[in-house]
Amino acid sequence: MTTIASQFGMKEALEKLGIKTINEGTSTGVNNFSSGEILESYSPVDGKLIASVKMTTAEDYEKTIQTAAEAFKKFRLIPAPQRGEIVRQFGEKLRENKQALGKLVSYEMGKSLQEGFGEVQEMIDICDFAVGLSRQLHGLTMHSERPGHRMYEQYHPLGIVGIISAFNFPVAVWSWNTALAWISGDVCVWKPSEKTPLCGIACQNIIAQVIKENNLPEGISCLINGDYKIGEMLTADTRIPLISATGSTRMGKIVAQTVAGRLGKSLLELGGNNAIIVTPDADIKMTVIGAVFGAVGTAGQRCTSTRRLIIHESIYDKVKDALVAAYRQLRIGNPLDENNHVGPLIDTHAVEMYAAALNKVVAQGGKILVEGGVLSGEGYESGCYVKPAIAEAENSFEIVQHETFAPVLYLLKYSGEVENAIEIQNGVAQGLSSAIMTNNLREAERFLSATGSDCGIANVNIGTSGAEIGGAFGGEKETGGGRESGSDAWKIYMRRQTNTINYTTNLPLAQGIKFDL
Ligand code: UN1
Repeated sequence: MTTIASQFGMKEALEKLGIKTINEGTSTGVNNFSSGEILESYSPVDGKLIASVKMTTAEDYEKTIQTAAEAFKKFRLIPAPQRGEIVRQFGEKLRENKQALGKLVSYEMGKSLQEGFGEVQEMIDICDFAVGLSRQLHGLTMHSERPGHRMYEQYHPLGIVGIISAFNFPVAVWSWNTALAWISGDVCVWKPSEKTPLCGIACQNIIAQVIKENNLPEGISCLINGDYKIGEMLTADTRIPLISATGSTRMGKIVAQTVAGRLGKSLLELGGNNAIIVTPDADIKMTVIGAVFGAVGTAGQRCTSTRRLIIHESIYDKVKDALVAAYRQLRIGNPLDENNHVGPLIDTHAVEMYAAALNKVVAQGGKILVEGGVLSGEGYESGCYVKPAIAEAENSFEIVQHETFAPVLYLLKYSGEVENAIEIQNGVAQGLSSAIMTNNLREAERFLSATGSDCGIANVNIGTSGAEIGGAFGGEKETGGGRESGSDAWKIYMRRQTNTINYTTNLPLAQGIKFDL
C-alpha cells in the first residue's frame, strides 16, 4: 500500500537528515544528551507515527548547560567574521538540505510544501544576512567632554542563549536566533516545540556537520527536548543571560516573569491579532489574494496570520462576495501535494479550539459566512483537517479579541474616515502585524503615522504575514515587545560596553567636579 510518507519520499528525507525511523530506534541527534522518556512525533498529515525522540532529564539538562558553557569560553575568542564563515557554511548546508528539511517541516507540522520550502529559505536568508553582519557589529564613538579622552562603545558576546520555539515555524525561528547569536559569539540551547521535535533533531544534525568540519566545540548548538518542564529549567537558569521565546501570550507572561525575576533578558515574540484595513480605494483583487493567503496560509497558524478584515461599508459587500467566492476555490488536503492550498492543523486539540471559536462567534452574535467544519473520510484520517471559515463579527466580541490559531477570519465593518478603522485595528491587546489596502496615499500615510497602527509591523498593499528577514520582526503590547531577525535585532544577543580612555597625564572628572588631593 502506498502511504503518503512513501509517496512523497519521506523515508529518504528522514535518512538525509539523520533521523532514525521507528524500526531503527530513537533519534537523539548530535550533541543531545537526552536520555529520558520517549516523545513520539505523529504527523498531522496522515496521523502516522514518524519517529520518536528522548526527552531531556534534569541530569541531561545539567550536562547540556555545562557543555554549552565550555563551548562559549572557546567560541567567544573566534573573531566575528570567522564566526560569520561558520554561519555561511551552515547556510550552504541548508541549501543542500532544502528539499529534505522543507518536506519534513511540511510532514511534521502540516504546512504546505511550498511554505515548508519557504521556511527553509527564510533560514538561508538569515544566514546570508548574518554573514554580512558579522563584519558590521558596529558600536558608536562619542566625543568626550574631557580633553585627551576618547569614548566609544563596543559589543561583546553575551553567553548562552536559550531558545524556546513554537510548532508553527519549527525551524526558521530557531535560525533567526541562532544565526545572529552565533555571529555574536554566543552559544545556543534550543528547546523546540514538543509537537515538532524531529525538526529540531534535523537542524541539529545539519549544524553538527559544520561544527565537525571546522573543529569547533559541539556545545555551540545544543538541543533539549520535552514539554514546559524543561522550558522552566531553561528560563529559571541564571547561567543563561538571554531567553528568546516564541509562542502564546500566556506562555510568554510566565517566561517573562521568571526571567525578569532573575534579571535576565528576554526576547518575546508572542500572539498576534492581525488585521487588514480595506479602504474604499483598495485594489479588491490584491486585497482578496492578501487576505486569503493571510488567513488560510499555514492553516491560520502563523503569528502573523490575518484574523480580522476591517472593511469600509461602501465596499463591504463587494469584498465579502469576492472572499466567499475565493474560499470556494480552496482545496484542503495533504499539504505535500502541491495541488492543495490548506493542510491540517497541528493536532486535534487545535481542532477543538477552532470548533470552539466558531461556536463562540455565533453565541456572541456573529454570523457565519463561510461554514467551517472538521473534515473526515479518505485523506482526512488524522482528524486535523478543517475548513477555513469566515464570520461577520464585532471587534468587541470576546472571541475576536482572542487569538485563535486556526483559519477563522472575522469581517468587521467601518464607516467614515480611515481613523475609525485604525481605532478598531488597534483595539485589541496584541500588536504584531497590520496592513492597509489602499491606493490613497493620504490614507496609507495616516495608517503609518504616530497615530496610525500600533503594531510592530505595518504594511501597505501587502497582507499581514510573510515578512522578510531583513526587517526587525516582532510586536508591541501583548506580543511581547521583542525584535528578532533583521535590522539591529542582533544587539540583544550581545552585551554593550561603553569605554572611556584617558590618554593624558591628568585625571579630570566629568561634570567639572573638582577633587584635589
Ligand atoms: C511566526 O508565525 O511565528 O512573517 C513567524 C511571517 C513569517 C514568520 C512568521 N516570515 O509570516
